[in-house]
Amino acid sequence: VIIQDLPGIYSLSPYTLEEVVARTYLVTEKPDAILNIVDGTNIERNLYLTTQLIELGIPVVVAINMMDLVRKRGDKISISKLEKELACPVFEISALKNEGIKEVVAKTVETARSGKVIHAPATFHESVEKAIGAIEKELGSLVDTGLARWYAIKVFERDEKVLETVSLNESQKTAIEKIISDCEKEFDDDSESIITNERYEYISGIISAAVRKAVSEDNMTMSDRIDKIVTNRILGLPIFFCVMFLIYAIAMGGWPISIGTIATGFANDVIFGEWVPGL
Ligand SMILES: Nc1nc2c(ncn2[C@@H]2O[C@H](COP(=O)(O)OP(=O)(O)OP(=O)(O)O)[C@@H](O)[C@H]2O)c(=O)[nH]1
Ligand SMILES: [Mg+2]
Repeated sequence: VIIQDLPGIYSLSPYTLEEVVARTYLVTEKPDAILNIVDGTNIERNLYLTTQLIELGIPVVVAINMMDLVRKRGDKISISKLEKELACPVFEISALKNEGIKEVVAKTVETARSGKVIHAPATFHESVEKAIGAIEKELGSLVDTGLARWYAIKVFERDEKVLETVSLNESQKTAIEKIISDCEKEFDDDSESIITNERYEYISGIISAAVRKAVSEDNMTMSDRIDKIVTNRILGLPIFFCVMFLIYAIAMGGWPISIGTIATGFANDVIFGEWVPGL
């Protein structure tokens, strides 16, 4: 078994050297399996990369690391729900405490040896999936079958570095450009942002299904605390009516706190009665 450690990255975009090195390795060497080590204390940000790795069509095993810290914080991560949502094996580990390592390594080796090809699930909005499917068709045998979805998404994003490696003829280029610009018109956004947004939407669905963050009172800002009280399910409406009454009582006459009558009286008698006419 050959193990290759890749740089720590958050995405497979072409913008940093680490990302380019990692993704070039993955698409040219096509490893038998990817072990994606995720920081469990920052799971939302890390799943962005996970979704891209799954698109490569290479079997992915996910290890949620830092579980010691996750437990300490009281956050709850449902492994079975993550497995269901991501359609790949997920393990809890703590590299620091040497927990769960054996299991995840065994599963990764088994996965690598099985030689399976994964068909990445469709996870985006229907129109985006249609565009990606159409680009996959245009790319045809120009790209490796397993990597077809990844290439199609990158071409949709107009990723220059990927486009350099695919030898499209002029008519294919025109056809693909039309597919992209039609979708951009529909979403009123550029293609790269469309994919980013779709990805975040997909991830937030996964997070809300599988992760329960413990709300720590220490981390709450003053405005969070006020929100917690005034938007309380039971106290919310009574508080709202009290505040409305206070505003009414201050503005109108007849209550000890009223300044309404006094202020109008002052304006009429003093400002406009004595000062202004005298000017
Ligand atoms: N509490 C805790 N800390 C951990 C755990 N795993 C790793 N760390 C700490 O996280 C830090 C980074 O660990 P590395 O192994 O360098 O992480 P890496 O992903 O290889 O980092 P890059 O390759 O630079 O992206 C170290 O200080 C580790 O001690 C864990 O399970 N629990
Ligand atoms: Mg490292």
